[in-house]
Amino acid sequence: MRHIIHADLDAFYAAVEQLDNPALVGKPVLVGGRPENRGVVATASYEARQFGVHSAMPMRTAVHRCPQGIIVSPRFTRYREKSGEVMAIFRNLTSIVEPLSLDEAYLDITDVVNGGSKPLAVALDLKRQIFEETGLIVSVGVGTCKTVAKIGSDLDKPDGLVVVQPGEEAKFLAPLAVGKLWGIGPKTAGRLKHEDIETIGQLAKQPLEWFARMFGKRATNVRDKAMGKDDEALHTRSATKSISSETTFTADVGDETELRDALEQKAVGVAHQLDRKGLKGRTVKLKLRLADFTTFTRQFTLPYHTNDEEPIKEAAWALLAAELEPGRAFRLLGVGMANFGSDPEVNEQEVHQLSLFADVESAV
Ligand code: DCP
Ligand code: MG
Repeated sequence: MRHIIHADLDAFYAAVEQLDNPALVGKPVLVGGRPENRGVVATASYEARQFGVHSAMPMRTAVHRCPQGIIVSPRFTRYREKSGEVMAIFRNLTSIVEPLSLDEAYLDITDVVNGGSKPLAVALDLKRQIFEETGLIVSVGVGTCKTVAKIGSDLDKPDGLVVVQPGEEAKFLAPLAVGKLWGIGPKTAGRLKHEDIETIGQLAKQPLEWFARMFGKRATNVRDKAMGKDDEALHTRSATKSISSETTFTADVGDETELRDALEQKAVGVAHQLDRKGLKGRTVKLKLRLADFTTFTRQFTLPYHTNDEEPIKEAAWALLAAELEPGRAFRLLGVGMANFGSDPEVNEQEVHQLSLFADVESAV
């Protein structure tokens, strides 16, 4: 059984504007183009939504409905930056993340739940962490498939949290309008209404032949979704497989201190790159090139995933120290990290002390 979260930030652009300008907090904020330029509302704060303002509405209409609304021009660079912070927190929880837009993603938390955490606790923790670290509020839906998670995150907005227990999926979806299902737009909803089908529960009750007639090739897919048991996997972007940083020396280096300095610099660079991408790795790689251009790598797998400089430095140094010989000089030195993932239940410090050098591997 899978456990999936769908997370979607509340009034994203407007929330970032309120975060950066406290004078906007609690006020109706309209992010978008000016009404005199035929601007459109990108998003409105929840304070403005009470007046019937929503995304994609002409700003002229929005201002008419909510004259006290404060119009703010969008700052996309800033939204991308905040989005990066949020996505890094998602990736810290699980390596299986499917971003759908700047403010929205699916997270597969099956491993976290199998590790002993309750889905509710994972979701609460995620909401708290995002608020504490980014100042943004995220609505979260949790279920055993994408359909249920996605519908759940939208149901209780803003600051929403909906956890659908395994086995309760069909019951949860049954009273909701068919239009809430992914792939059922207003046109299809109209066709279904014609057949007296308005809720997902009424839809799910239909026999398979009926679905075949109504949806053709999509029949089983729509039926599974209506029953809250779709098995669609998360589409993670062709994920980064490894991160590395290397230097070619201007003159071959054999001096231990000089090599160690260069190695530590590379290790710190790798740790920073990992941190920026929200990744943790287990396998530390050392790449070396000798004066005669022979190139080889050595690798070391840590007992846990990390993006801390210290264990990366330490492991890379252990690998390099084993290669030092009097008279041996190097043209190139590189440090890399691979084997990404996370182990949220482990106390890194403890494991680190126990068995850092328990598992040395090498490869030529
Ligand atoms: N957006 C946009 N134009 C639209 C819809 C959205 O420019 N027609 C932008 C602004 C939103 C962001 O994308 O802040 C995220 O879209 P959402 O649909 O998630 O809307 P919000 O996050 O603003 O509100 P909420 O998710 O709370 O409903
Ligand atoms: Mg949103």
